[in-house]
Amino acid sequence: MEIKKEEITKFKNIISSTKSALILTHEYPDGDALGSALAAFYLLKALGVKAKILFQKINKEDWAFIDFLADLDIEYDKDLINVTDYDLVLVVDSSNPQRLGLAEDLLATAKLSINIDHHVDNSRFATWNFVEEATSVGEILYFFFNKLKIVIPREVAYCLLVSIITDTGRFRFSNTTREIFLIVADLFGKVKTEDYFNINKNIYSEVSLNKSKLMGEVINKLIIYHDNIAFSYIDVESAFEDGLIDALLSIKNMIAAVLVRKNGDILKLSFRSKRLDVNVRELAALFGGGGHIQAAGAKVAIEDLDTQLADIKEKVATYFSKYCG
Ligand SMILES: [Mn+2]
Repeated sequence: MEIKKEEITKFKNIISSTKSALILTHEYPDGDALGSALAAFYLLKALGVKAKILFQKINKEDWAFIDFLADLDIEYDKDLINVTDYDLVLVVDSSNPQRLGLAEDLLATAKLSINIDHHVDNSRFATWNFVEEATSVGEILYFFFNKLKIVIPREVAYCLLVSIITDTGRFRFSNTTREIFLIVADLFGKVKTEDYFNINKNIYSEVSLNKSKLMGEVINKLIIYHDNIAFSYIDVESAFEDGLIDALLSIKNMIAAVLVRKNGDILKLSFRSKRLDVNVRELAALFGGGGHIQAAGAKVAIEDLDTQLADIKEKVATYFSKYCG
C-alpha cells in the first residue's frame, strides 16, 4: 500500500491545530486495535499532542505483556471521560461507530474526529477519514511515521508488530505479502530479538486457563454443516473474544466457521473463511454486519432468542450450500 502525500499533509494540518486528543478503538480490542491505539498515542505525542487512550472491555489478562511501555495515559472507564476536554477524537480499527460500544456517544459529541482504518466497508463516519487497504491499522501507522519522518522507537515498533502479526494471523492470511515482510523486517531492526519472541509467546504459545475452558465450551457445542462448515453457539459472559473462532476454523476439512455468542441482550456473530473464494462478508451482511472476505462479524439485538438462533442456523446452512457438496 501507499499513502498519498496529500493525505499526510492533510493529517499534519489537522494535528497542527490540535493540543489534546482522545484515542478510541472497538470494544474487546484485539491485537491491531491495541497495537494501533498505542502507536497512535506515540505518533500524536511526537507531534506535540497530549493524548489519552480509552479501552473498553479489554481483556487485561491476555494483553498484560505490553505493559512495559512507558508514559502511556490509558483509561478503561468511559464514565471518567469528558469528551469536551479534547480537541480531537481519533478512532482506530473500527469500521463503524457502533463498534465503539458505549463510547459511541463520545464520538458523536466530539468537536473533531479522525478515523484511521483498514476495513474496506468502513462507513467513513469521522470528520476526517483515512481508510486504506492494508493488513492492519498498524501497517497504515507505519507509513504515517515514515512519511512524517518520525523515528520509530522500540516501543512503537513493538506495537506495530503486534498489530501486523495478529491481523495477518501470524502471516497465514491471504493479506500476507512481500511488502508486509519488508515492513516487518524494518521493524525487526528496531526491537530486541526477545521482543518478537515475547509477542509470539504471549499471543500464540500461551492461552489463559479461563480462555482454554471457553474454547472447550466452543468445541463442545460444535455443529457441522455440509461436512465443511463449523458452527457453535455459546452463552458465556466473558472478555475473551479474540481467537475463539480459530478453535472452529482449525478443524480439518472446515472451509469456514461461524461463532455466535450471547452477550447481554445482543448476539455477536463472527465469521471466518479458510479460502479466498469463500466470502463471509456477504454472509455477515445478511445480518447487518460487515468486514473482510475471510473475516467478518455482525451484531443482532435479541428479541426472541430461540427463533433467532434457528434463523441464523438456517441462513448459515443455506448460504454455504453453494460452496459445499
Ligand atoms: Mn485491524
